[in-house]
This record gives sequence, C-alpha cells and structure tokens, in this order.
Amino acid sequence: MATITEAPRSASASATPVSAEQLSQVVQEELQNVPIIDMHTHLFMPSLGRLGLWGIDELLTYHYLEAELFRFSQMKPANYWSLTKQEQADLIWRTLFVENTPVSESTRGVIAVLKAFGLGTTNSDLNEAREYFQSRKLDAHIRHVFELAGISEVVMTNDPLDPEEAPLWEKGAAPDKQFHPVLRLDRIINKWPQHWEVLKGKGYNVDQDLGGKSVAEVRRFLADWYGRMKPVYMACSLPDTFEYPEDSFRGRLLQQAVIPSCREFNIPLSLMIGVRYQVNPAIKLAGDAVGKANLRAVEHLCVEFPDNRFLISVLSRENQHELCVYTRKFANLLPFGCWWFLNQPSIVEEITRERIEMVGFSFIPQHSDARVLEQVVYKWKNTRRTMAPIVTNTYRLLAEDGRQVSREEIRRGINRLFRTNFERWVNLRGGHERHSAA
Ligand code: FIX
Ligand code: ZN
Repeated sequence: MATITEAPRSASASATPVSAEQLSQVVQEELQNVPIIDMHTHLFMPSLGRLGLWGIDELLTYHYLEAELFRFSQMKPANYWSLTKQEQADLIWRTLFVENTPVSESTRGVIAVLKAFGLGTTNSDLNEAREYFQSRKLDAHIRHVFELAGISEVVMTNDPLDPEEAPLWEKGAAPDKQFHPVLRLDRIINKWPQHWEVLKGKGYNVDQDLGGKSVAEVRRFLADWYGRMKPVYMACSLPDTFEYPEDSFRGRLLQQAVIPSCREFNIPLSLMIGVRYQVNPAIKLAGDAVGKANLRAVEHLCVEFPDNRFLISVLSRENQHELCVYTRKFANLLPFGCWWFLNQPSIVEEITRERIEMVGFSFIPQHSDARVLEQVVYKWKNTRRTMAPIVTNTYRLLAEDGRQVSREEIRRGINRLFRTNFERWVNLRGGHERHSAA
C-alpha cells in the first residue's frame, strides 16, 4: 500500500533554525515558491478545445457569481438564461461590480484576476478586459496563467459519458503534461437508469437492471477508458444521503466494478460527499446545495477495501471533524480540500488548523475547483494568503514547545501539503503498474 513518504525538494535551503522573527517571512516565501499541483479542477487541456472555459465573460458567468446575481438583481433566472453570454457578463459586472461593491470571495476573485493582468478594476464596462483576453493565444495564455497562479499542473475532471467530451478522447485527444486526466463517473454511479443505454450503444453488454454480464461489462468499459485516458484517479460526487453498503445500482457499481477497477489499475477513488443536487433548478449549476452526510459510509469503505486508496472531500462543515477522526483511523484515506461552499478563508482556516492538529501534514489542504482558467490565479493567491498565518503559527507553537525548524524543514512540509502527498497517493511520477490481485 502506497503511503505518503518524504521527497526533499532541494538541498539549497540551509538547516539553520529559523528565528521567531523570520518565521512568517520564510513561510510566506516557501508558500509563494512551491509549484502547487492543483488536484481537482474543471479545466481542460488545449486538445479538448472549447470545453475549456477562459476569459472575462466566462469569469463573470461563473455559477458562484450567478448565485450572487440573483440576490442583487430583479432579473428572473428564466430571463437571464435567454441572454447571450456577453449580455449575462455585462449584467453581472454592472450589478455586482458597478452598482454594488465586490466584497464577496467570488467577486473579489474577479478583481484579483483583472489586477494580475494589469487591467482596470473599476471600469463601468468590460471593453478593455474583452480586448485583452481576445488578444491572447490560448496555449501561451495557459502557461502564463499557471505561472501567475504558481501551479505546475492541474488535474482535470473528464466525463466518459459527456456527449461533447467523449468523442474527443475516442478520437485520441493529445495529452498535455500540465493537465492530468481523471475518470469522473457521476453519470454511471449516480444515474445508472438514465445512462446505461449509452454504454449499450457503445457495444457494452449491459442492461438497466445491472444484470447478466453488466458488472463485468462496466469493468471492461472502465478498463477501456483507463487505457485511453490514463486517469490519475477515478472520481464521483455523492449526495448527502449517500450510504455504503447500499443495495442499489450505486452500491453495487461501487462495490463490484469501480473499486475493484481502481485496485486493478492501482489508482485511488475520489469521493466528494454531501451535495444536495439542484435544490433550485431554475439557477442551474448554481442550484446545488449542501447537506450533512452520514460518514459511516466512508468508514465502511475503508474497512471493506483496505487495499484501495480513497481521496475524500466532504462538503458539509459539520462533517469535517468526523473526517479528521476517520483520517486518523485509516491509512488508506487521504482527505483533500475545502470544497465549494467551504472555500472561504474563515472556514478554510478552521478546517486546516484542525487537520494539522489532528493528522499533521498528512492531508491535501486545498484544490481550486476552477471552472474557468484564470480562476486559478485568485484561488491559489487566496489559499496562500490563508495558509501563511496557519503554517507560521504551527511552527511557532513547535518552537515554543522546544524545537525550532529550518527553512529546509518548512519547505519539506509545504512541499508535502501541496505536492508530494498527492504525487505519492496517485503514483503521479511512477509507472502505473497493474495490480495483480484483482
Ligand atoms: O462535483 C464537483 O466537482 C463540484 O466541484 C462541482 O460540481 C461544483 O459545481 C463546483 O463548481 C464547485 O466548486
Ligand atoms: Zn469540482
């Protein structure tokens, strides 16, 4: 079983203890310099074409901002959806950035992106920003954005049943070393009755009741996509009502197909638990909410599948403490991120401090969940800003308790949080050897 081991980044950092006065500066420098691996995004590599969203109109029509628009504007969702993308972006800019002050986490994010590109943040219209983004060549722009964000690579979210995305992979989309694929299986696991026919249509001998050869055929489907995409993990988001074990299509697909396949390919399964899907369908992607989940499901999965590795993120603030405790119980569980509604500095601080106190640096503090390319600029700026005092205080407490740390140790710790924990867990740099057990 792969566990999280140490890979010191470079020998240049001295082993001299860092003084209390220097600590905050050194931590900030090391946080600034670590090339972060963004282990969950909705970004797409260039060869997946227009699936990848970028530019000012996409930044403004982000579902986080649409949710806020409907709080400030008289505009009814139905009318909003009848507008063009540009008209929607103009309305959001006018409502949230001109007629009101952009104080929320998401609106401030857009301001930070504009500033990062040297664009005006108080303009009454979007002409300057549109001109700028229209002048960018995508490939060069991607590399520039990654540099600005201080990230070395991102992990995508790839849906093998997405009618627009799947054909691009089947035709052989060119890989990109800065974009790692993930096999996202929500449609198969959560909505089998609605999607089994897509597999049938592609020649897999499955049926709606998951009878006969269906499970073996789903495994063949996963094997074909593993071969085609070389995903670094498989993933699924789950409702707050998720139970395991469960006598359902979901329970059987996880137990008999997905988890065994992950073991066969020696890759983790990522479960993102706690969504109340579409509580307000009128606002589309912005219409999902959160619910407290029963994390016994996680306990049962870790116990039943000791040879599988799980990446777990929970959406409810109330589930964080339990997840921390389960992390202490199961070496095959790696918690990650302050997901979605939790990605607010006040909550990130609370969750991260408890995780450090409970499990040291054996977790992944954050992922961006970026849906639009330039969002990584503000999401990682915010994460570094929030993490600096937390990490500094951690080392300050250690020094007060009798042990000072060197810059090298600080670099190693930060490298672990934002790189090696993930690299090891998904065997990112190693060969993906097949697991003989399955
Ligand atoms: O399920 C997920 O991966 C979620 O992150 C998304 O569905 C969600 O819409 C989102 O963008 C959260 O930040
Ligand atoms: Zn996501």
